[in-house]
Amino acid sequence: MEKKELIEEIEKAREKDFRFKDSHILGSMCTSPHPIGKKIYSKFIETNLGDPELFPGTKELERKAIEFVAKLLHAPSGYAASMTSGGTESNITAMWIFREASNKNVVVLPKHAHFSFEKALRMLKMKGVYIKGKYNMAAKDFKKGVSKETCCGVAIAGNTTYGYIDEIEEIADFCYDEHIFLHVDAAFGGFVIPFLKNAPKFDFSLKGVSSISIDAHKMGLSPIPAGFLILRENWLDLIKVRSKCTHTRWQAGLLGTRPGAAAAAAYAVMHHMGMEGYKKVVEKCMDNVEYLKRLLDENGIEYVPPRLNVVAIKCDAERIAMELKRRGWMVGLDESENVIRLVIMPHVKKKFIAAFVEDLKKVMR
Ligand code: 0PR
Repeated sequence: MEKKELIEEIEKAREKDFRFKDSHILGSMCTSPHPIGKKIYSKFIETNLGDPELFPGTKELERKAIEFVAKLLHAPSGYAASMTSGGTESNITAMWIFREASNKNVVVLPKHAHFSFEKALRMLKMKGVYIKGKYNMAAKDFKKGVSKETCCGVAIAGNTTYGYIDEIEEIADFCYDEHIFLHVDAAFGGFVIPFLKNAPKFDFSLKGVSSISIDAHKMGLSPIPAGFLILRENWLDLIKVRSKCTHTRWQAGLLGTRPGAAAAAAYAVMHHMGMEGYKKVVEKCMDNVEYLKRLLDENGIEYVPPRLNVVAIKCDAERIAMELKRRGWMVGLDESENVIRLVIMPHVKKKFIAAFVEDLKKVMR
């Protein structure tokens, strides 16, 4: 195919996509990456962290990106970490590590846990004890789920449907006393909670927290795929394999070839933003959440009081989501909870929130 024709075809396909910048994407946990991330990504397109000895410079940037995240989460000095493709890979890897470490196969987790845990349990042939809870998991319910068979607990810092945080402080104390691993899924909340006023504790400052998933490609504003799994100790050795024909000889993680571009770009975005930059972004998003709440209140539309920049609206969810889609709005849908979910990401501006609520009123009538 001629190059010109090919590019035309590709551009036409791209035109079919929704764009973050026009704010019609209201249910995604991703957003348009920071411009510095886009720029750096393209410069590192050929780098492969599956064979880091070929790309020592890129590896160094990955290490620095990890250091930023470790600092954000108050990781202790002996921590180990791996950059991943996102929350799914981080969660699966954590379950794999703790199964190896404990020789047990039962995971105690909230019913609101992300579906990546279902993937982990199925592929690792582990069993889940799902703990009920209205919007999050209470410590007392978690404790009841633990037994001699428990390999690890899972708590969520910003769950997928409601953005709620489990009672992690008390759960972590319990896990510490009982010598149970505790994995915290902060894939979404990791770049939000530390920047809130009166933020609850969820990270390594709690001695019972063993590992944390956190994604820079969500509220960290980095290009996809940029996830991190941070471990309190060097448990990566438990899953390492000999990697023949790579110069490094060892790999500990699910992927082989993996994008150095994502690491370099995440490093650039995080160090350009800094903690202060992220704080401002979170403040702006939370201000927009307040604006949305006000409009919903004025119109008598029922929602779950948000903790983070995630707002779940109680309604005939499947029908409403479909009718909103017809009007060009893409929201998240959780049929089992009968809610539509809005994620007030940095691209979601006030004027779009106002236009959305006008349409929501119409379809909810
Ligand atoms: N943990 C939590 C708490 C999550 O919310 C998610 C994703 C994951 C883990 C998995 O992360 P990865 O998808 O990066 O592996 N939550 C979003 C969701 O399911 C993912 C998403 C993102 C969905 C963008 C839609 C979308 O447009 O809602």
